[in-house]
Amino acid sequence: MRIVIAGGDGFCGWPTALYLSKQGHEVTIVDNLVRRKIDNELKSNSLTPIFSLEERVNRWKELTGKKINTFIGDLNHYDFLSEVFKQTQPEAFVHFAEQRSAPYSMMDREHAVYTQSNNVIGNLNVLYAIKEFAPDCHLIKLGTMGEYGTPNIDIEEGYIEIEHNGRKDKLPYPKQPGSFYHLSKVHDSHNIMFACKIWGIRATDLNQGVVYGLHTDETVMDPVLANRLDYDGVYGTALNRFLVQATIGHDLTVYGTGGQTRAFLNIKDTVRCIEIAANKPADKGEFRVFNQFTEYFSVGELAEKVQKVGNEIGLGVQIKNLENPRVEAEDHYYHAVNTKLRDLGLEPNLLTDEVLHEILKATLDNKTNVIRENVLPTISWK
Ligand code: NAD
Ligand code: USQ
Repeated sequence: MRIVIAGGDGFCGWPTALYLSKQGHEVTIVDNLVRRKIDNELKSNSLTPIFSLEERVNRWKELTGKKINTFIGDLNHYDFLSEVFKQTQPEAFVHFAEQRSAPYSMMDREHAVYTQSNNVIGNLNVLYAIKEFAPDCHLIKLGTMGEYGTPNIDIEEGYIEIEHNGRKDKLPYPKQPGSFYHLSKVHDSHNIMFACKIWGIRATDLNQGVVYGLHTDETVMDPVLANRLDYDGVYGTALNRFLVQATIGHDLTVYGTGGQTRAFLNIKDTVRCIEIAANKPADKGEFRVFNQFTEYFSVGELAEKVQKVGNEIGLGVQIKNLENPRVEAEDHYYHAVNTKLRDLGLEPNLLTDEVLHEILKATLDNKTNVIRENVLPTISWK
C-alpha cells in the first residue's frame, strides 16, 4: 500500500514509518521538522540522541534495502501538500503531524494560537487534498482520549446512543477537553466528520491514550534509528517522565493527589494499531472512531509502579505530590471502552514490571543526557 506518514520524524511517526516499511508498504514521510526547532526554543532535548531524518532513512535503506521517501515541508502550505499528494497518490494518509503538547498550548496566547492554527488548518488542508487529489485515500488521523475529558459515565468509542423526550439517536460522544491542544483535536474531529459526510471521504479517528516506552523492534536495530524520548515538563508525558526521574534520582512529580486516571499504551502497540486501521479501511463516507489504548491507570498508581521497579534495582525512588499546575479533576470516575482495535486483532503489550525494567534500562543508558532544570513543570493553566 502507498502510505504517507505525516509527522514521520516524531515520537509515534518514526517507529510507525519503520514498521510499515518493514511490512512491505511504500512509505513516504512528510514532516516540517518543527519538533526539532521546538526542542531548541525550550532549550530541551530528547533523552536519546536522535539523528537527522536523512541519516535515519539512509541507515534504514542500508540495513533493510527498503527506501522511505521524504518530503520536508508544512501541511499548512497547501501548494507543498498538493505536490505530496500528486507525487505519492497515497492510499492511506496517516496524520501524526500536529503540535501535541498540552502544556505548550497553555503557555500563552501565541502558543495557543500556534497550536490551534497548526493543527486545525493543517488537518483541513489534508481533507481538501484528499478530496482534490486522492478521493479514495483513507485518512488515519491521530486524535486523543483527552477529547472526551473525564465524564461521570462510561466513555464509548466515538458515538453514544441517547434517548431524549422519547426519541433515540446515535450522536457524537460529548467532548470536554482539558487544554487548547486537546481542543484542537476536537475541532479536527468535527471537520473530518463533516468532510466524510459531504464529500464521501473515508476516515478513522484514533483517539489515542498517553503513549509510553521508546523502543520498537525496528528502532533498536541501530543507534541511528533510535526513537526520541521526551522527559521535560512540557513534552514529557506521565510514565516516561517518571522513569527518567527515577533514573536521575529526582522525586517523581505527581501533580495534585495523583487520582487523575488516563488511558495508556506502549509505543509498540501504537505502530500495530496504525497497521490494523490501514489494513481495514473505513468505508466511503464513514467517520470511524477507535479508542486507541490498552489499559488505564491513575497517575499515582503509575508512580507507585515506577517506585517499585526502581527500588528493585536500588534507585531509592521517592514520590512527591506537587501542586497541580493544570486545571483538571483529580478524583473522578473513569471507564472507557476499547474493543474495536482488539476485535480487529490488537494483542496488547501490557505494562508489566518486566516492561518497566526494559524502559528503565534504556533511560539509564542515556542518563547523562538529562537536563535536570527541565524536569519540573513550569507552565500553569491559570
Ligand atoms: P511529536 O511532536 O513527537 O511528532 C509530531 C511530528 O509532527 C514532529 O516530527 C513535527 O515536526 C511534525 N509536525 C508538526 N506540525 C507539522 C506540520 N504543520 N507540518 C508537518 N509536520 C509537522 O508527537 P508524537 O508524540 O509523535 O505525536 C504524534 C501524534 O499523535 C500527534 O498528533 C499527537 O497529538 C498524537 N498523540 C500522541 C500521544 C503521545 O503520548 N505522544 C498520545 C495521543 C495522541
Ligand atoms: N502528570 C503528572 N505528573 C507529570 C506529568 C503529568 O501528574 O509529571 C499528570 C497530568 O496532570 C495529567 C496526566 O498526568 O493528569 C497526563 O498528563 P501527560 O502530560 O502525560 O499527558 P497529556 O497532557 O494528556 O498529553 C499526552 C500527549 C498528548 C496526548 C495525550 C493523550 O502529550 O499528545 O494527546 O497524552 S490523553 O491523555 O489520553 O489525552
